[in-house]
Formats: sequence, structure tokens, C-alpha cells
Amino acid sequence: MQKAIALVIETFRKYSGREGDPTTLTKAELKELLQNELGELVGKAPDKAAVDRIFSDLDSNQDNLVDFAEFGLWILVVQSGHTTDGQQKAKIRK
Ligand SMILES: [Ca+2]
Repeated sequence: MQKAIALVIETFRKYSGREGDPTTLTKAELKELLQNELGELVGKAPDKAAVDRIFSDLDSNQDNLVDFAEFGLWILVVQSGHTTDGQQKAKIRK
């Protein structure tokens, strides 16, 4: 479990530092993260609608940025197989 958390933090930081505030993900950063790390979930070329949907799922306080608390919670939900639309896919790549 601790290892999984470390992996989530590492993945988040890898993308959150690309532009703007290094502690938050923009939509562009999130898209990169999804494509590269969670391709099983969104496909290798996620369409804009899919990215928008996931981004709004993640951005629970609707400030147009995804912070680590929002991301971490979402990953836990996805990992446990209970996504908001009932799909049971996707594990973060080991
Ligand atoms: Ca937010």
C-alpha cells in the first residue's frame, strides 16, 4: 500500500511540474498523464470529451486545477474499481 502511494505521488509530480503551479495539474498535464500512465483507462489517444469528463471528475472544487488531494482520491477510487460511471477497468501501470 505504501508503495502504491509513493507511485501515485511520483506520477503526479512528474506531470504537475510541467507548466504553471508545480503542485497542481492543468488539463493539459492531466491529459499527458492519462495518455502515458493510464492508457488502459482512456486509450492511447483520449478524445477531448473523455479528458473533459475525467478532469471534471477529478476537479471536485471546480477551480480548473487538480491538486494532489483530488488526484489521490480519484486514483484510489479508480484503483478499487468503483469509477463514477461504473466501469471496472484500469490499474496504474506498475
Ligand atoms: Ca481543484
